[in-house]
Amino acid sequence: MATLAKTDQDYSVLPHMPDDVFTAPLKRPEHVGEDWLEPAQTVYDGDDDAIWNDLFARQMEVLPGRAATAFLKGLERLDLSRGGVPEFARLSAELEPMTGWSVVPVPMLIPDHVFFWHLANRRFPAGNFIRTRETFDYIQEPDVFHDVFGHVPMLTDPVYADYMYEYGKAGWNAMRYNRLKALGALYWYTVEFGLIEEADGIKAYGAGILSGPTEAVFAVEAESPNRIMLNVDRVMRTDYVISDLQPTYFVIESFEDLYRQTVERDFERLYRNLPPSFTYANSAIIDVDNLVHRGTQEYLLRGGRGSGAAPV
Ligand code: HBI
Ligand code: FE
Repeated sequence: MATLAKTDQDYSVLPHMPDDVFTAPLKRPEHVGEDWLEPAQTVYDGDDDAIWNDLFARQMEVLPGRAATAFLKGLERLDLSRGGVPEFARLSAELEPMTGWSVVPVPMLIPDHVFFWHLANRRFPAGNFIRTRETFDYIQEPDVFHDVFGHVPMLTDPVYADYMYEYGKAGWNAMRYNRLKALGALYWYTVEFGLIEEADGIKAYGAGILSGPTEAVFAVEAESPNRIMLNVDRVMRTDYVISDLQPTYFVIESFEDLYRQTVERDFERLYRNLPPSFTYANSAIIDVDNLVHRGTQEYLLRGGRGSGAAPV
């Protein structure tokens, strides 16, 4: 069976990046090393903890009935409602016996290859800062609330946890073929904006959905966006925007299905066959799609974010 990553890669040390592989240029702060890990987690004050608590309370108003069962169970198992920004050492001590994952602090967005390397070691890099009251509703940089509230509960699910690990290993291969954009689309439409079919309807498991109040409702219930059954091959050829609600969401049957589709796909062949820089538009419906809901795209047609259009 073809697997995502070459098995001969040693992930115990940060593998060397060939000079001809393109990665987004990021200036490394002086206080972090090659692994981009912060020496220690920020000590948050009472105001920070209050921001966390308010964000938490706002999400809990919308998530019951809309968030995946695995996510809500993860929140409980990690006792994330105890109040205040969680300590990563405590989270890691609880996560490790469940799925082998730990949570480590990073200052900002880190380079792709370093991010993938941490995932391939079952370490989840999480922001070492929290948004301010001024940026309460929307920030582009992933802060500790997005990273810990949005991502970490899902890492208590053993199959999902294995998917993230396989994804990290796959990053290396994608870089060799300069196909990070294609693999990034898979991350985007699963880990960040994924939906799952449950017995009582479609629920959200993507961290980008679960960490914001508007998208949690929009993704699951609005008429506007397309909802399409996930096909890994198709998703990896799909464009994505990071600055607005998604025109299309992809739905999985189960985490087993997501894991299986991903590890069974021969990514090397996919990378070789992808014409350079080809993508489907992110609002497109194509003939291979198994459609759950054909979106009206009303939100997008009215101009999206910035136009003041209501997310319908
Ligand atoms: N860095 N801190 C941080 N968080 C991310 O989610 C992240 C990153 N660097 C790269 C990256 N994600 C991408 O490689 C993935 O979104 C595909
Ligand atoms: Fe994220």
